[in-house]
Amino acid sequence: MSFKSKLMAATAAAILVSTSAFAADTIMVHDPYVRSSTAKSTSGAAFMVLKNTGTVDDRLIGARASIAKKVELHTHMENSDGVMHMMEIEGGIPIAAGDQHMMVRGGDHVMFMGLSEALIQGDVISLTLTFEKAGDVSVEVPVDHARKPADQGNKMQHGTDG
Ligand SMILES: [Cu+2]
Repeated sequence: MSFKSKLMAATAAAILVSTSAFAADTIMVHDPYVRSSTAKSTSGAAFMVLKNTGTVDDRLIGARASIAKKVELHTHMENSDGVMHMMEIEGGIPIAAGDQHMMVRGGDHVMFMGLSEALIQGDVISLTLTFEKAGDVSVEVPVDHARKPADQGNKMQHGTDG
């Protein structure tokens, strides 16, 4: 990344923080990206690191985006046959004060169901995360189908539609 684009990214981040008032003061979203499993996929998933930099425990309780009919918080669970499948997370995702939560492929993710438009490589989508204490936090999420999970020990790929 060039110095100029770094500067632009920093400026964009500063604007994001200043316009979302108190919300972004405690919750930091790092390295978000979204991908669909195939070009014709009607669903997609977003991954990121959520950091609670505040002094109060918080909880991610929901998400919404204009590009999808439905946005859910999902995780992967192994069923009794040893097959991984996705399911909605009941009761949200707790993030203790000073702690962080990784949303990674094969683990927890933000699920977009019923996409109204294709997720095109290089596009940026707007996602709103709702926290119990911090309220709404807006995140600009780049579409990146090429991104590899940082954790190479995780061989799980995100499933197809659903
Ligand atoms: Cu999912």
